[in-house]
Amino acid sequence: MSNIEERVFSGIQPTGNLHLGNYLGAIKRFVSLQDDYNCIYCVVDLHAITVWQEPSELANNIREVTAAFIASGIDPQKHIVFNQSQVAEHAELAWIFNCVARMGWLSRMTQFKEKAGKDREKASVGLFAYPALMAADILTYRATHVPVGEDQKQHLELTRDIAQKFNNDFSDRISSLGLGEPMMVGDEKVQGYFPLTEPLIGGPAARVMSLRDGSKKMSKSDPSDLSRIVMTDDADAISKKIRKAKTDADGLPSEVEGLKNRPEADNLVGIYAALNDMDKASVLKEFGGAQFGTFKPALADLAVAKIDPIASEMRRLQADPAEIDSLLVKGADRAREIANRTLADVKEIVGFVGPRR
Ligand code: AQP
Repeated sequence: MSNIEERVFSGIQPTGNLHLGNYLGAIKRFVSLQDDYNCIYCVVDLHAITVWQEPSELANNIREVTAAFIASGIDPQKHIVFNQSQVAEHAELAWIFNCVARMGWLSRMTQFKEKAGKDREKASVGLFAYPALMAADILTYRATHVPVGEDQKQHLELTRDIAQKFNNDFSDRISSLGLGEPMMVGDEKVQGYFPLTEPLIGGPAARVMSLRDGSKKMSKSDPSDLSRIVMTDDADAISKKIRKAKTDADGLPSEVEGLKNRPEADNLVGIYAALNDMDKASVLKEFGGAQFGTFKPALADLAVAKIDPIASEMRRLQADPAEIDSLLVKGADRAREIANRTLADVKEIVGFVGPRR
């Protein structure tokens, strides 16, 4: 009998500058999964502090991401929305996973290398251990599916590695306690407690690129404001950023293959497709042969039509911080109920002594 329910978990860091890549690569997909899964969406504030966050800004950023979830269409009554630091089980399970994950695994994470930069000695220990916390976020709820942008693929693979090692290391114990379910690991059947979570990555906006440089992903920390459209940009700012977006001199091709080696054109077509729920081929059917002078205003109009209503709803929600805080407390209470059960099982599996569920 399977006791692992299908469940979606994902998170966004409250690090400011929430941008179109976060929306198209993550939040918009969170919204679309609500009809098919039980979903848990988390503002991952423990992750945010792996690099310095100004405390007063952090609180506002937590509320901003929450407002973005709700304004985009996530239903916090039907699904669970909360901030990570209110559910201590994430940090507890992360510690256990720190003891399961190997130094070599974490040393290979490209995000750590990029974020730590040249001076790795000065990076926080938290930044290094970040992927083990991410595995804990997901596996505290034994989530089976995680919608993320392509940049998170490697971290998701690590989550599966951690789950697999835990299942293997403790297989006999999981079995004798009657927990988990049979799973194949390679050719071997083991009794596994944690699912091997599937990433949900894909679509035309799995990797939205910078508007100033088609070889770099759109990112919160890019020093150039023109590189990204942020969720709170007004119509003028959105139009200006798209008008100034870097492009080449050619018109748009009529086939997707024609976007090869044209990263900026590919990016703008991908953004149009994702905003309008179509694929790139359909965009090119409409705009193939057009110059950017025609395509950019159409893209700007579309982006404004899609983003502006979300931005005004975010502003309305953020005007009442107490209401957002109370929503997060309620969400955390619901999340904790699930998290508690997992941690009780995990502690028993590991051999700790304490109350059982
Ligand atoms: N450019 C992107 N295209 C598609 N998806 C993206 N995501 C981030 N950038 C893009 C997805 O957004 C979700 C939220 O991730 P996060 O809050 O952990 O932020 P991040 O990945 O740290 O965001 P940035 O902008 O990339 O921040 P910095 O500049 O700090 O590196 C994730 O699902 C992510 O895949």
